[in-house]
Amino acid sequence: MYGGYGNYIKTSFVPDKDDYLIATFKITPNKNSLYYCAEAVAAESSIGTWTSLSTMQKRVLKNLQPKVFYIDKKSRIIKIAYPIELFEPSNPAQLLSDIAGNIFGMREVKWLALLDFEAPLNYFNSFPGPKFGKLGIRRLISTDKNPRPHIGTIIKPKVGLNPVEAAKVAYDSWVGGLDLVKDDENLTSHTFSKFEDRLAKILEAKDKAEQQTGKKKIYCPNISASAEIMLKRAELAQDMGSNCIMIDILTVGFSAVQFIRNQNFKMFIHAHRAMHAALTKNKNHGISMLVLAKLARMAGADQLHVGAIFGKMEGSKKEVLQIHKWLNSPVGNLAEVFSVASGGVSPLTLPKIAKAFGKDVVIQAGGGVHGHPSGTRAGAAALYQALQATLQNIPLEKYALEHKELKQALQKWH
Ligand code: CAP
Ligand code: MG
Repeated sequence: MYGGYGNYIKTSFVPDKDDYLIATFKITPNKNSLYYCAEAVAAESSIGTWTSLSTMQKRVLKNLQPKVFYIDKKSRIIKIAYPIELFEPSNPAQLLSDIAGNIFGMREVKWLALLDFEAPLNYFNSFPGPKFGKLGIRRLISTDKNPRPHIGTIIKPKVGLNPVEAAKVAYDSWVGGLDLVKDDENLTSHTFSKFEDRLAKILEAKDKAEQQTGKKKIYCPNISASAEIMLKRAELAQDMGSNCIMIDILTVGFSAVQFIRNQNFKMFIHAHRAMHAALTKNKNHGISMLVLAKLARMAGADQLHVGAIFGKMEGSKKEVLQIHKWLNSPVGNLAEVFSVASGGVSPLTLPKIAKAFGKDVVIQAGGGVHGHPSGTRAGAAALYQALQATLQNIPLEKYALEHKELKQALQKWH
């Protein structure tokens, strides 16, 4: 517009990965050229603005000016190398305000998608990361010598049951064979289900189910709220012996997640991603689930919903497994995250999900358990049977000949 955006393009530049955060964007320009838009994005996400500045210093330009070092005209993908000094260590809010802030609203750019970012290990290590991670959760819960997928459910209906009713659903799910029971993402504390009452009743049911089955179980109480209320709820959950807390990480914000993580509770964080699709669904404008997953791991999520591939929510196999792979790859000191596959899952889809993810996945079904014709306990048994069949490489139809709950599930959802 008025020359504030010059000198950011340096396609000969090769960034040193120890000194630069590299962000990958997809740009759809308005009337302006892709090159102009690339410069505008680089400027507005770092030191520049719409016009040249009398206050600009040579030192600032030298030390903090990012470089657009990659531009692909066909795919409209660009890569910007940002000097790492632009980013405050261990501050997820500032990272997003930088590479996912004003730039989404610029008139010059019709659509903008933040696809990925890479950063120096020192920067990743400045974040707390998961306290337990996948291996910590396995140590906490599974006694199996050979690790397997965990199976879980979401209490349904989503909201509306009173604590006694919810505890019964949870108990039936655990004794039916499930490892994990969680609150739904929109259940926090309501006239019909006060958080503290639900927590007490369901933890009581968990104790009973553990005695009955001889197996450790998990309850994920949803503590999502303002930070001070989340702190109180987490402290109560820990005092009452919960081994997990659930947080809707996008609606509360990554800083709140990191605040709770930094309390070092003896409970792992189950991260629900409600609202992500407002950012991730449009592949031309928004923030990719890969970026959100990286932030979730950095902020301290131990388990993270990543998509079920074969469920009711969008998310291609390629994209979901790319996220799953990154969550399970070595990144500095950040522990690996337990992927959660959920959304429209039933015993019939379990084998495909397990095949796609391998053993490091929590497979969750809400309707696919509580919609079973013989009720929750049978629905949990059917999901458990589907897992056993899968682990033994037996087709579900064959396994169902000897397992009526699975047979009924196949009949209902074939
Ligand atoms: C699944 C679920 C989860 C979704 C979220 C729901 O219930 O409880 O919130 O899995 O999607 O409310 O839809 P069902 P994602 O099993 O009954 O579908 O995991 O993709 O974030
Ligand atoms: Mg839900």
